[in-house]
Amino acid sequence: MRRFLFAVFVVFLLMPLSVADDSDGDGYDNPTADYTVWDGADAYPDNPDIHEPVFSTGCDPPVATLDLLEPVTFTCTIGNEGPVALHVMIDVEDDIHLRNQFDAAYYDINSGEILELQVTLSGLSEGVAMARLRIFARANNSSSHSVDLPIEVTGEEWAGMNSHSEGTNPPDISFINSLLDDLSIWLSDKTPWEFDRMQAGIVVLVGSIGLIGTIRRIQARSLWRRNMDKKATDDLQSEARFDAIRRGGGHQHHIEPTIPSSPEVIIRRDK
Ligand SMILES: [Ca+2]
Ligand SMILES: [Ca+2]
Repeated sequence: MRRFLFAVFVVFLLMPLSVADDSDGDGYDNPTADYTVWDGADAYPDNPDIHEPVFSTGCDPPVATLDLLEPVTFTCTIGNEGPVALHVMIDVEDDIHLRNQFDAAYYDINSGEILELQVTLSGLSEGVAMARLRIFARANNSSSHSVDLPIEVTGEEWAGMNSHSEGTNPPDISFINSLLDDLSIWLSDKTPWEFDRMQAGIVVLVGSIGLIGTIRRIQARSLWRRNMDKKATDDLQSEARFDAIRRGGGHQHHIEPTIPSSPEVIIRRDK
């Protein structure tokens, strides 16, 4: 009795694994945790007429016209119309006239759920192009569903290219404008003339040039003075050297007869 119960228990445990269920008898097994629609299971386990997953899709805008390098972003929705949760891979097939900025990725879409994606493409060369949003619901199989994205690329340079360039915002110079405004008010107060921001700017510019000129003149003058000082010092030093030589000669002349500096001299004097 105990052995019989154990056998029943084992059969009960193995049943979902060992017995592949095909509820509707269409030749496609029901999906399980180990064998999903991605692996090849029936996406409609209770409908003998259908086994492939079905999606409802749409992209906005439906068509686009782009200049060269102009981007367009499609908002695409992908709905799972079937009764079973799906695991899908979605990519965008581009065209020689287009640059694709959509990265392929895997998504899980529950039954009745609608996935929303942003697909950005830009014009690369003139021509009529066709990009395709592709949904792969089966491993090792061609796409289950695709959405056409017709795009015409003109030969024109996109006018927004400069204004939309990424990450190169011009430096903020509004503080210079406010400084110039303050200066123009100050100048208008302190002088008999009326100054606006541009005139204040010109005053600053002319003033800067004058200041630079003055600094250069001061630098040149101090350099000249330094050189003159150096020359004077050099002259004094060489004068002193000459003096020393002249004095030195006199001393030797005076000292020599009284204080003998070498044995030779002593010998000579002894003779
Ligand atoms: Ca089936
Ligand atoms: Ca079926």
